[in-house]
Parts: sequence; C-alpha cells; structure tokens
Amino acid sequence: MITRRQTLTLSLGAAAGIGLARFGVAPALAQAKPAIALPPLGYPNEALEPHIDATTMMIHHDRHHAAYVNALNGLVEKYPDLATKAPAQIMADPAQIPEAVRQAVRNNLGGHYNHSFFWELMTPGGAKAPGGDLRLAIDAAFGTLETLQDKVNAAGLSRFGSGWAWLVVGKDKKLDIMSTPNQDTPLETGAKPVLGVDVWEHAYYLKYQNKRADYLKGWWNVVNWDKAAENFAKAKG
Ligand code: MN3
Repeated sequence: MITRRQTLTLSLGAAAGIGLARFGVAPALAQAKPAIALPPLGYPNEALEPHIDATTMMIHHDRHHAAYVNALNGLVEKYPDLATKAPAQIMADPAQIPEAVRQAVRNNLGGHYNHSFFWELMTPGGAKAPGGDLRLAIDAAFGTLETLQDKVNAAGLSRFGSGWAWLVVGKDKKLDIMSTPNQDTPLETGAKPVLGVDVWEHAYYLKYQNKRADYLKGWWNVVNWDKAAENFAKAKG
C-alpha cells in the first residue's frame, strides 16, 4: 500500500533520478520504505473458517491493521522513537510519549502491537488445548481450562464498546485475566500478555453480528496454544 506522501516521495525521487541521468550519474531513486511495516498474516485469509470468515480476516488485517500502520508512519517525523524502539517498550510507558502525539500513538501503536500479537495467536489446525508449563499454570490458577475460557469470555463480554480481553502474567508473576479499552495494551500495567482476543465489532460483526458471545466461543477453536506457551515462557522471564 502506498500512501499519498510516499507517492509524492516516489515522484520526486524519480524526477531527481531523471535529472541526474542526463548528466550521466546513476539515478538514486528514493526508497519508499516505511519505518513501520504491516506484518503479513502467517496463513491465508480463509484458514480460520468456519470460526472466523475470510472476508473479516481480509478487512481486519489489510484495512484496519494497515490503517494503524499507515497512521504510525505519518507520526514518525514527530516522534522518531517509533522507528527505533520496540512497540512493547513504548507501550509499557505511555507517559514518556510527547503529549502532542501521545493519544495518537496510544491508539495506533497499541493497535499495531495488539493486532501483530493477535494474528500470531491464531492458527488453523492447532492443538485443542495447552500443554506443558502453561497447562500446569492454568490448572493451578483457575482449576480447569474451561474456567479460564469462561473468565476470558466474561471479560470480553463485559467490555463496553471496543477493546480486548487478555490472559496475562501480571506484575506479581501470576496468571490473571484483564480487559483493556480501545487499543490499550496490558503492558502499561506491568503485565505481559499470554493470550488476547479482539472484541471490537470489526473482529466479528460480518459473521456474528451482535453475538459477541458466539464469536468468543468460536475463537477458542483457532487459538495457537504453542504460541501461547511461548508467550507464557517469555512473560515469566
Ligand atoms: Mn481489531
């Protein structure tokens, strides 16, 4: 996707290149490489059907996530840390973001971080349940996997408007369930995400309309438990 600004840069670069070529200098075309790139989905749009439909995945990734990334690239000039610091590092301490761009960065970098996390947390044909250390920790904290799922679903259902439901390793290093509004991340509370589910209407409305509970129920079928186990190992530190 090429933004208007990049198109302008490209045409200026091309014009400069032509000018230089006339003098026998190799044209140095401007590389329109944005500072922040939209990560590709690791699977086709239709891979998560019937639980999440291909059109929803296409719009969600190619348009919603792309819009966050485009907005971020428009903010880099005003806040160059965007190009050099990891999103998680910035989102862990939003107070350090210059006030003039803070809300825009929270929205768009939060959106970029959350969605990048979310795409990897889903997979076609994954394990039906977690194993290893993560399973032991879930059983210890919640009793059963079903209890954990009920609690995450309840957190997602009770989120008024748009946001996310999460399983996290809290600052106290214990598993916990939380919900964040809009594109806020758990990071600013000192928590590290293990699992997260998008409960914005754009994540489910085409297939499930107003039935967020049915979407959440279906979502568990596409969870990538191997990735969740990896997130858990990292979060425990
Ligand atoms: Mn979303």
